Amino acid sequence: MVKVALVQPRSFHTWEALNIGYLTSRLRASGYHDISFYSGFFDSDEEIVEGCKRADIVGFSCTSPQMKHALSLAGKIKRPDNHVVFGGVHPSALPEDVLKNPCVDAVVVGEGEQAFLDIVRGDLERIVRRPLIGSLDDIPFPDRRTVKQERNIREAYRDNGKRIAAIFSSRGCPFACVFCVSHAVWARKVRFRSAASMLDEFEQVVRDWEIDFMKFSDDTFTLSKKLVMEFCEEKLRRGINTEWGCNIRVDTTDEEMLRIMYRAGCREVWAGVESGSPRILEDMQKRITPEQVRRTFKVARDVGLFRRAYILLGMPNESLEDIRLTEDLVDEIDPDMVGFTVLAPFPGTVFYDEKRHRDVDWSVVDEYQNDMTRTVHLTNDDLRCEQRRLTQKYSDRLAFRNRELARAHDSGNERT
Ligand code: B12
Repeated sequence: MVKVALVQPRSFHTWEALNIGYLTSRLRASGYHDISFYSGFFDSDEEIVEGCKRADIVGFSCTSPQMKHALSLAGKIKRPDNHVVFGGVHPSALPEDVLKNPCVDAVVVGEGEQAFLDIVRGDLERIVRRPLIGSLDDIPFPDRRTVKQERNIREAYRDNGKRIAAIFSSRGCPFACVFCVSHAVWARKVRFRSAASMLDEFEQVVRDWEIDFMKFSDDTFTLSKKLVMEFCEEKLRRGINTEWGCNIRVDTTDEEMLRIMYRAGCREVWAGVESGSPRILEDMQKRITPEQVRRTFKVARDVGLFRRAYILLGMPNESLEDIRLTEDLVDEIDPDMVGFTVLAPFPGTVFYDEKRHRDVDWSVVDEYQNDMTRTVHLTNDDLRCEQRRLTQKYSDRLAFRNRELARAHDSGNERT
């Protein structure tokens, strides 16, 4: 029997490795059960290397910040008789580059379920791409036991006093915001699950893991009004009371939708506001207006929802005046939580330039801090200064990572 090990390398966050859970549930459904899982957050390098030594196939799931750790582990694990596979956002964006590492045998580009099953069955291609699965309802629910979800729930409970889990209702995004890398995995095609399938998983996760709050982690939950309405009506009909939150876009959400979402237990909405400057929003290809932001934040407050705003500084043409417009907009919409990130030229964004960024150590690049980004009008120091000023101004409602960084700055230790 083939022995498989899967690794979620270290990053600044811990979250349940649902991507790996999707791969392992597909393997189990096809009769492969000798699967182990390691997380760089919870397991030491020694435990991971030791555990992976017995595997015939070792898979690493990587965003850009996770690549360094993954390559260092793979270097210790690679043997002539095992097969080391890299998948996820970063390998999907730069497959040839990742394959240059002698410890990497194969890269999966895009959706992984079928590709990884084929590899486990013996496919030895170097770059493995498979067509997107037709219906998401055909994919087995992610295997939360193998990825040891309980460890993540415990961490979430420590930070928030709630047992929290994540779930996906869709794959892909039809928009083309220049700072986003989602398309590297999913192209621009969106596929949705049915409301019944989402709720079957929702119910199962709440029951099996005693969850108090569910996070829809899709790029945007509110792309299809019809589906959102169906989901909410069916959730009410089934009497599932667990509260939840989701990412929304201010242009695909209206009052009727937000009201039924609230009735169906939605308590938090998280929206990409990005900028208060119409010219910067246009540069971002975000396709929203400050007016839509104002309207949606007002309606969401009237409905009773907790509203989180994501703000992005550092677009190439951004000036202090644009940042003032953003600040005015944040003042006006008065979000309950706000995060101020700085554009990071991650591989897969239009800002990634092979010559300039090939040797960047992505493990220290975060959307909240990086020392590369500057604009035509503002140096990297100016941007950090503005970010710090805004962070101080809204210190009573900061997102988790802004809070962490503000604390590190106060103690003179910014790179924690
Ligand atoms: C949810 C999410 C998070 C959540 C995850 C928590 C949760 N579950 O609630 C949190 C908030 C923790 C998070 C954090 C960050 N995120 Co994030 N996040 C996402 C998001 C929206 C979805 C990721 C996801 O789980 N998708 C669903 C799963 C099923 O898809 P998947 O991971 O791609 O996996 C499939 C394939 O890639 C493949 N696959 C994956 N791994 C493997 C491994 C093997 C061996 C194989 C064969 C296949 C395979 O098969 C899977 C199933 O088909 C994406 C956007 C997107 N749509 O991808 C951004 C995204 C991944 N995040 C991004 C970033 C930048 C970050 C941060 C660095 C932000 C920051 N603070 O600066 C951090 C740190 C992340 C890290 N690990 O380093 C970028 C990554 C860019 C890059 N080049 O790496 C993305 C693409 C968004 C963007 N800006 O473009 N994120």
